[in-house]
Amino acid sequence: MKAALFVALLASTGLAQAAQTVELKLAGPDGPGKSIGTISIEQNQYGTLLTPDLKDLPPGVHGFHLHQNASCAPTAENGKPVPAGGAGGHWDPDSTQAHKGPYDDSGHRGDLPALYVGADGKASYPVLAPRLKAADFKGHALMVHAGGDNHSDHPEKLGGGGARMACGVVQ
Ligand SMILES: [Cu+2]
Ligand SMILES: [Zn+2]
Repeated sequence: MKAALFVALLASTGLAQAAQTVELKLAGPDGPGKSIGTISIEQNQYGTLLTPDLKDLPPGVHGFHLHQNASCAPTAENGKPVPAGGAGGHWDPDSTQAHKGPYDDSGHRGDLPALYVGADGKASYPVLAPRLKAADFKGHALMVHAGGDNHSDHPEKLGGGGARMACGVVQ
């Protein structure tokens, strides 16, 4: 009886929750392609830590966001396929319609710190999303972009990350 109560207490405080792992696949015109690894989502006292274990990406800094929809399916725009277009825009429950990065409450809640990919094409450096809880990620999609992210809509919209390169639905 005491053990059951203890487990219930742990569950209610969230301490018993293990990190959730999301698989990312390359975003292609015909739909998700090959798997490039995983990102783990783990809440701590500072926010939510996102730890990538990814490979086969171009070296450098890549824009990284939580997008609205639980989909990585392609869409069509002017008759051309948009890889992972089904994920929709950056998660924006407050309808700010502003891309301001992870440290500004007046923009998209789905704006995350950029991911760093090393010369070997691998990403392993963890980033912290200070405004998000682990549960916020459910029912949305994690997205890695081809370019970087300046946490602004200028000079380019949505940080200038451009094409959607890899995507994973958070179940
Ligand atoms: Cu994005
Ligand atoms: Zn944004």
